[in-house]
Amino acid sequence: MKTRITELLGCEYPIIQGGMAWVAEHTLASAVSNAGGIGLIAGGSAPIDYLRDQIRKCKEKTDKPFGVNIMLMSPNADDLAQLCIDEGVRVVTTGAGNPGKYIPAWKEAGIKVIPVIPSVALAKRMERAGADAVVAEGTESGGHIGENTTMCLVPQVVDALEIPVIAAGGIADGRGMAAAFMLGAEGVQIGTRFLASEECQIHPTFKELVIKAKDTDSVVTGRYTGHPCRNIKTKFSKKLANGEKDGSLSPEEFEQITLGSLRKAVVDGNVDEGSFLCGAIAGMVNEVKPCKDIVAEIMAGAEKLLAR
Ligand code: TUI
Repeated sequence: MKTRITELLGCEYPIIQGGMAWVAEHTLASAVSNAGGIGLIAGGSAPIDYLRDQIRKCKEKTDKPFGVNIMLMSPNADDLAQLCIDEGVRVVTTGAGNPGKYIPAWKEAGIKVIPVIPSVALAKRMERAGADAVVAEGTESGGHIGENTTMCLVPQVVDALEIPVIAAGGIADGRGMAAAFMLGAEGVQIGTRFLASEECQIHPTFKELVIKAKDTDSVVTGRYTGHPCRNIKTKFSKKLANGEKDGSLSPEEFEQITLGSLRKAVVDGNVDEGSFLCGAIAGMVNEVKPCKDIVAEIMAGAEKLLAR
């Protein structure tokens, strides 16, 4: 399947793996790239040495293009942005902010720049700033989210921009990919489906939570802090949601008890204190498979539907 996204990124399939903080490391990223998509390594809030090491290890595992996600709320964002240039990274996606100040230097270095955006206004700003494409991310996504849904956001972003649009949020199989293409997207970004991949290095408890999740098992917490995040329902995320609702947790207390909670989920599988960030489509993810099979199945399903 050829689209402006496969042309731009030099990959076989227009499937980009989500840049999930703490989750997306070189084993997962290289597996997705070797499967014909674009794997991403997440910078998250990591130190520069960690990301450099991950990029170099990824290059050892694949000669296919892969990318790096820069989480713009990271205190290290400036250093990580420069590191992408120094290490010859080919594709950068960004999240949780406006990457405008980095775009000229990235473009100068020949990097393909793809900001993740939750609104038409930000999408337009990114196009004007020189972005090569955008990921229009609906509120069905895991992690830090905007308000609008994939179904409503994607066609509006497609209408507003000339550059190609990648759809994200609630896509985990060929039906979701075909639907996104019907809305005008030329690629999809997929996170949650890859949580349940063999190559994904998260704690087994995290994978089990994804596999066991039902349609109603995701919850958004932290709206009142300005950083709403979608998680799998656990005792901890329900405690946060209730504390936010009944006022028993102040925003400051919320920030305090969620500090370090991504690591506790991903590395330790700690269900009492960890935030298991995950998309609303988790209910449909029922089996751990190799990335190669996941990508092949999504592509086969989408191509069959789109050929009708
Ligand atoms: O970034 C994400 N998803 C994420 S980042 C993350 S790590 C984190 N940890 C704690 C607090 C916040 C984040 C976990 N999941 N997705 C892309 C995304 N970007 N969603 C929403 C946005 C966004 C929000 C505001 C992009 C730009 C933006 O702009 C504000 C501005 O400066 O104009």
